[in-house]
Amino acid sequence: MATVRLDQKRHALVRAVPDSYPEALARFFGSGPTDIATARAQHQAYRQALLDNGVEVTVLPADHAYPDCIFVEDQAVVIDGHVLLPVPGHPSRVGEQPPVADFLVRQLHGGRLCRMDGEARMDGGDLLRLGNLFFVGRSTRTNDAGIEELRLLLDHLGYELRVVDIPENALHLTSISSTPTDTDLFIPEGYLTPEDFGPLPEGCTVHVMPAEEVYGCSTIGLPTGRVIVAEGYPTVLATVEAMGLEPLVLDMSEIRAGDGSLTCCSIFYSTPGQNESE
Ligand code: CIR
Repeated sequence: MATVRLDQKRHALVRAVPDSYPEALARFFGSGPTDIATARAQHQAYRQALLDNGVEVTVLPADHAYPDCIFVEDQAVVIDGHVLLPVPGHPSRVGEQPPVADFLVRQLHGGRLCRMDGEARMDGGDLLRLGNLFFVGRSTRTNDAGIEELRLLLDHLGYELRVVDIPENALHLTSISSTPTDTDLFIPEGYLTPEDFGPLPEGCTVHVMPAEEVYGCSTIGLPTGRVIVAEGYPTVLATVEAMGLEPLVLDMSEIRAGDGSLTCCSIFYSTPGQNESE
């Protein structure tokens, strides 16, 4: 059975769906959300799935001035108790950050706080972790200056960072790939190739999914060993089962309509003493 990452996922910060959610940016998976009640019900089911599987969830109130504010993953990066606050890659999303930042700063407990500035741009959704190896998407939201600032933090922590170019028909690295465990990488055919990630550590497996299941490639491995997958992606589902893991299927249709994948709705973090796998 594959190893599931147990660290880093003790807590999740999520943010409620704003009244303005139908105005969310949507250029890739969806043409914009239309049913806010369904979006809220799906978000509630998502939160419950985390809670039911060993994750403590904090819900920040929505800011109705920011239609995309539920996609907290983009606003901050937390690595082993250190926080990096990027300059979000889309100008309309910059104002979402302060409450997310304030909350995370209160969880720091001695970790570093790094803030990007100047020309650097990055969305947290471009960062993917496979065990001790990190990948960053170079995308319409994340530029080279942002990547170099991220590299400074990872160098300090002793981690390797590799850059993956995101194709024009995709938003972020985590929109189209995920690591449901510390040794498994899901990617969609026609968008990314195993070679894009370079040689992986021994024991790691790249699972290439059909192009039409690109949205399903975003999954979340939970502390209980279950894996959240979006409804409607049979190859992804069968792959999780074949890995010996139990899938937890969520309907994400109205989150997808706003170009949000499973991981975008959370920032996962641990507090001191909780970083080690158990
Ligand atoms: C946006 O375009 O910024 C939002 N509508 C979707 C953000 C999705 N976030 C993510 O993939 N990490």
